[in-house]
Amino acid sequence: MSKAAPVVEKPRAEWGSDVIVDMLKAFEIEYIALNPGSSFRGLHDSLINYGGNHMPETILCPHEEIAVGVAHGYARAKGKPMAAAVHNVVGLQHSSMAIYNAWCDRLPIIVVGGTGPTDTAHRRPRIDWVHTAVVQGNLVREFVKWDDQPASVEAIPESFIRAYRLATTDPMGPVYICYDTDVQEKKLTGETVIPSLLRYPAPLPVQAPEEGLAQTVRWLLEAKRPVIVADWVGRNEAGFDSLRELAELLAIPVFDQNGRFNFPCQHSLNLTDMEREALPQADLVLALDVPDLEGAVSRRVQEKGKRGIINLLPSSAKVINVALDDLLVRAWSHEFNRLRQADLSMLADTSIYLPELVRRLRDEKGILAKIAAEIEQRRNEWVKIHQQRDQARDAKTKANWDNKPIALSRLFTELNAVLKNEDWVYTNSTRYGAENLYLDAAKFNQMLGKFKGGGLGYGLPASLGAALALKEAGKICVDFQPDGDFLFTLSGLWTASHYRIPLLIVVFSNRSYYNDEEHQERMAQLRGRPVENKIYGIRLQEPEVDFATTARSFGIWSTGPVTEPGELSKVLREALKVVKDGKPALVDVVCEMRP
Ligand SMILES: Cc1ncc(C[n+]2csc(CCOP(=O)(O)OP(=O)(O)O)c2C)c(N)n1
Ligand SMILES: [Mg+2]
Repeated sequence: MSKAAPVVEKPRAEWGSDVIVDMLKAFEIEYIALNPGSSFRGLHDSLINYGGNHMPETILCPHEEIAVGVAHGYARAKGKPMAAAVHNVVGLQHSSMAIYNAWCDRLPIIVVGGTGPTDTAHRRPRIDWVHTAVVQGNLVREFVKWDDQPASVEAIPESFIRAYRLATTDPMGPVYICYDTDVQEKKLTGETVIPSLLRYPAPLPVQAPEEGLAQTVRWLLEAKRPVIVADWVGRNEAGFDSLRELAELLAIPVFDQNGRFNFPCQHSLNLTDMEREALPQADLVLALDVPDLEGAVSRRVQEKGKRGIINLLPSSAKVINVALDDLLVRAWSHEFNRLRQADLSMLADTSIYLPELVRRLRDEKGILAKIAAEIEQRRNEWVKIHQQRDQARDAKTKANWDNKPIALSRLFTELNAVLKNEDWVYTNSTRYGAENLYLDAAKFNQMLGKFKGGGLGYGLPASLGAALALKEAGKICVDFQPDGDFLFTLSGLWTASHYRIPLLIVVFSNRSYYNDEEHQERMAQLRGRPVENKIYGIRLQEPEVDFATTARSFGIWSTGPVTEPGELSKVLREALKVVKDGKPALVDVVCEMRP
């Protein structure tokens, strides 16, 4: 059904919106997720009857938040943008949460929409007035990299090329282009010239200055206990690979902040979660693409009503900060986090900075030979801390193996076993990132990471987008789906089913917006009020949602609620078989409240 519209051979653009389709095709945009609306009826017609519903193919979504969320997940998995079309002011408002999530994740999305007619003489009564804004882009301007409203058909190509380039240049971000219905529906009299894209290449990445590279080499070789904190390095394969090389070469432990997948989960130098043990030893921190260094090197004290931050780093530890984030700062939202202290700070793209750093370090043969024993000694010491992490994990898993509700440690262990011989990608995670302890992920982009925007409703749409992006590659995509987040955008199941998007959805049903129970507990403790009241307005009980039945109503294979831990392996394998047949499948697991 999705490819139904027949195309006449390379038709000539006849209407304004045909030129938008020309641009989408020129940039090889594979998909455009949308919920339909009259403000882009011209574009919609062009997508189907001029573009042949191919490159881009329309993906119908029951909510604009889902449409943009799909594009978010696609960009994450594929490293390039797809488009989302949102209806004038109403669709734009619905999509704004998802646009903000993409902004905080520095991911490119081409959001297009309609407006107007801006010329009031052309308007239909009521609805064209109610649904037109001046300037429409203002609604999202604070969290897109750029927005534009080309005023003529002739202005469309340049506007689109600029939007695409800005969206995909690091630090990346969503862009919004608004097309007046008059522009879309204009009958063309001549040909609109689309310039050769070869004349508008992507800019080469930003390398660190000589001084910065030389200083990093010196400090790394002098340091006794260097550590690495990484957040968005894994957005590029070259960054991912050289981070591993660097860590191994000098025996430097890595603390993964999971903005992208930066370091193999089970690597013996992965000390994520062992910050309390390791960071107090550090004398040098190499912070790579880390927007929130404070969060990475400190722990919040919230037990028993206390509040505060404990800094785990010795005050004498030097900090090298390498990032591009200062290039994309807006005043409206403080998602830039606390101002970082650094002894050496540089604007550089880690995907070229790290390979060059490793090359230079390898060249220091004399010094490396001199400190070889020292490096080996610290490697052994770090590995011991890693082993403590594994032992604690295994002990916990064993102790909770038969628990009911099912322990997440068991669920992750079973999931890892089921995926063992598959080429899989984990598209969404718990807020805690606890799965990284259990899953044997080692490949570039195998865990698509936490989402920084924190707006619920992300998991399913983003997973659908990732699964769409990876469909041809034959990867098994797994959406580990917390129940509360799921309910926001549940209707995305229709999209999953209709487009046969192969995705294994494992619902983490703790039947609560549990994060907030912990907040209410804290409030009660601080205020001396009854802790047992923490569940009101938070628990998803009476009724408990039957996600498996819900999924079946959308025509999706499903099972659950699974309450017996012993059944997990069997049902996960059954679901996997369905996904391997190219369809979505859902397993609803009744779990403990949190890992
Ligand atoms: C749009 C939006 N609304 C509310 C919140 C506040 N919030 C943060 S976490 C959370 C609970 C999430 O519940 P669930 O997805 O089931 O995960 P759990 O905490 O149970 O692991 C809520 C309500 C939010 N982050 N985003
Ligand atoms: Mg929950």
